[in-house]
Order: sequence, then structure tokens, then C-alpha cells
Amino acid sequence: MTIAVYPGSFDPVTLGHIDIAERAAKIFDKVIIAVMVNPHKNALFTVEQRKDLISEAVKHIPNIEVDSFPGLLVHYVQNKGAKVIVKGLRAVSDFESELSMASINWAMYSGAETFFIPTNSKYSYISSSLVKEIARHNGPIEDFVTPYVCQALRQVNQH
Ligand code: COD
Repeated sequence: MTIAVYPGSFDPVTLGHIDIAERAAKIFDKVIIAVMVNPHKNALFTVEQRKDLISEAVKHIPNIEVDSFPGLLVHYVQNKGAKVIVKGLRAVSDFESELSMASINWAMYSGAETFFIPTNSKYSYISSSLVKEIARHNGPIEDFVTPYVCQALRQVNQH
């Protein structure tokens, strides 16, 4: 059984992230969407909220699990017995940072390969940070996130 880990901040999950997870789930036996726990990063949503928002979005896909991890990704991947790290690529800028992450992860642990999935062109411009900025100014986010995430963003921006 080939287990793949799809890591990220997912603050919050977007339609671009979900598209990558859905496509990975067609290739690998099990995909774990893993939210990085980083107390030094100023996130809008807590790790538990982010997991809940992701779980609602992928509830229709039986071979996707949602989890979180502290510390190094390679330690988590090793603990889970995963052989693949899934990453989405939107642009050359993503490739530059992702290539160095893939190389250093492989240098630390060669038991897993990084698997890049190119973005679906209709989601190529979507990022969590842009969605949060639009939501902060009460702009239209319905085309970028699920209705459940949309509702959560509207709620946090009311307070
Ligand atoms: N279309 C396709 N893919 C997308 C889209 C989109 N619209 N938006 C984002 N993605 C991809 C990203 O390229 C990325 O692969 C993934 O989805 C997650 O994106 P984000 O923005 O939620 O998460 P990041 O980029 O902040 O996550 C970084 C990690 C958590 C993966 C990374 O920092 C990490 O592995 N940290 C763990 C600590 C560690 O091990 N560090 C050592 C060396 S890396």
C-alpha cells in the first residue's frame, strides 16, 4: 500500500489544495493531508479549525485522511510509513522553493520521494494568503474556497 503525505499550512484550505489532494487520491492508496503545526507562524485559523475545514472538503473521498504534525516533515513521513510527499506547483517561484525543500528532505530521508502535481490552470492564481486578504476586505471569495471555508472566513472577519 503506497501512502502519500500532502503537507501544508492550509490556512485555510482552498479549491487549489483540494484539487491536488483529489488527484493524488486517484494515484496513491492513501493520502494524508497533514497540517503543519508551527507556533511561530501567525495563522488565522487554529490547527484544529484547519483540520475541520479540510475534513469537510474531502469527506467524499474515502482514501484521504486529515492529520497534523509538529517538527520535521521527514520524521512524520517516516513514522507514517509513507513513501511519497505530494506538492502542488503553481508557478516557477513555487518550483524554486519546492525543489530545494525536496532536495533537503531527500538528503535527510531518502525513503520518500517528492511528487509534484501541476496546478489545474483554473486554480493557478489561488493562494490562502490572497483569499484571506480578499476576505478581510469583505470581497468575493466564493470561487476560491468551499462554502464551509467561506462561512468560516466571513465569521472570523466579523470579529
Ligand atoms: N494549486 C496547486 N497547488 C497549490 C495551490 C494551488 N492553487 N495553492 C497551494 N498549493 C500547494 C503548494 O505549492 C504546497 O505544495 C501545498 O499546496 C501547501 O500549500 P500551503 O501554502 O498551504 O503550505 P506551505 O507552502 O506554507 O507549506 C509548507 C510546508 C508545511 C509543506 C513546509 O514548510 C514543511 O514541510 N514544513 C515542515 C518543516 C520541515 O520539515 N522543514 C524542513 C525542510 S522543508
